Parts: sequence; structure tokens; C-alpha cells
Amino acid sequence: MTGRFITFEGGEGAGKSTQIERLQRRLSGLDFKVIATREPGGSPQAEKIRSFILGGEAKHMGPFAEALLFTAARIDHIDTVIIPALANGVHVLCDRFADSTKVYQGISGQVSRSLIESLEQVALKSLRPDMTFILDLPAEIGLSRAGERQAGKGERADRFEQEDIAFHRALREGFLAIAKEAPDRCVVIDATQDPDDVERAIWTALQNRLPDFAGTRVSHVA
Ligand code: T5A
Repeated sequence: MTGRFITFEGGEGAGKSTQIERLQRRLSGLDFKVIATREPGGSPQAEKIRSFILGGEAKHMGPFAEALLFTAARIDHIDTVIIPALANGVHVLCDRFADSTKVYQGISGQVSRSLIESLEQVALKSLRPDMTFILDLPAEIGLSRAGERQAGKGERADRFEQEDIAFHRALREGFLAIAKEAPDRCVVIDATQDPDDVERAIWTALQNRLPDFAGTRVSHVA
């Protein structure tokens, strides 16, 4: 029995964590076995690499070195968390995955596509997400949401949130380009909607695309 691997991508503050939490709650309520995880991080070793990168300690080494660090974290996360869960029939909801490296380090960071693809091949081997939700919204809105959330928690902007607006606008275009290149895997969701409408759009798309979830309740929003 194999679980489904579902990833969530998008710019800063797009609402990925919010929607993963909601989807996990819904699927658990329907008796599906499901875990939520994130990148960078998701395993003890990868979380250490996360702190190093997001604390800005690798920034001076440049985007390619950062891509290598994201890849090292991803390999541990895949080997110790994602593959074992999927092999046990557990569905995996992942907050960011390889598309984030393609866009943040590849497009915005200008690491060549061939290098990024080589790293992806080494880390993922035959693993691919069954479905990817791209939560799309203008960079200004996402950054403002992320800023408000941080202010509420007394946190500071991380390594990538500190980049200029042109960087963040390029991210949005990068994710939309991936969705165009891989329409069978990716669904673009309008993330400017309120959280209930975003949740409804995600659930409807999931049921339409993956037979595992078809036939379960459609209309309820928690
Ligand atoms: N990165 C990551 C790379 O550069 N390369 C890689 O390979 C990988 C894997 C990760 C950083 O690392 C980079 C990308 C990132 O910069 P992170 O802290 O995990 O850092 O950052 P994000 O994934 O961007 O997480 P955020 O928490 O910033 O964004 P989310 O999860 O998309 O948003 P969420 O759900 O936390 O919501 C943000 C705020 O908005 C509100 C929420 O309540 C919250 O306050 N909100 C809404 N408000 C209005 N309407 C809605 N629909 C809302 N949905 C949520």
C-alpha cells in the first residue's frame, strides 16, 4: 500500500501552513492516515540545516551552496520520513519541496537549470509528488501576511523574506511557469481568497485528481 505525496508551494506567506493544517485535520477526520511535514526540515538532521540556512549563515556562500544545503536536508528528509511513511500507506503533506529549490535558487538565485535538475535527480531518485498545489498571490500580499504573523509572534524576517520585491515577484512567475510545464501534477490555487475558499478549492481539486480521495465528503469546511 502506498500513500500519496502531496506538496504545497508558493511565495512567502501564501497560506501553505494554514492549508496543510486544515487538510491534515480533514483527512484525519475521514480516517486517512496522514502526516504533515516541511522543507527545509522535517527530520532532526534536516531541521539543523534549516536553522543554518534560514538564519542566513550560508548566504555569503551564494545560491549554489544554498541549493546544495537544501538538497542535503532533502535527502535526509526523504530517506527518514517521506519514503517510510509512503511505504506504510500514510499520505504525506509537505510544505515546500523540490519546486522551491527550482524557483528560489534556480530562477531567483540564477543557479543554472541543469545544475538544479542534477541535484533534484540525486535527491529524489524516482520519488515525485503525486500532486502539487501552487498557492498563488501577489508578492506584496504574501510578504505583508508573513510580516503580520511575525510581528504577532515577535519574530524577525528570515534569510529569504529579506530579499527585495523584485526577487519575490520573480518567485511568483517561477512557480506559475512550473505549473504550466507540469499541468498533470500542479494545480494553481488563488490564494488571495479567504482561507475557507482556499480550503474548498484545494479539497475539490484533490478529489478530482486523486481517486483515493474521491467519493468522500465535498462540501464541509472546518
Ligand atoms: N526555500 C525552501 C528555498 O529557498 N529553497 C528550498 O528548496 C526550500 C525548501 C522556508 C524558506 O526557505 C526557502 C523558502 C522560504 O523562504 P518558511 O518559514 O518555511 O521558510 O517559509 P514559508 O514556507 O514561506 O512559510 P510562511 O509561514 O511564510 O508561509 P505560509 O506557510 O505559506 O503561510 P501561513 O499559512 O503561515 O500564513 C501566513 C499568515 O497569513 C495568514 C495566516 O494566518 C498567517 O498569519 N493567512 C491568511 N490571511 C488571509 N487570507 C488567507 N487565505 C490566509 N491564509 C493564511
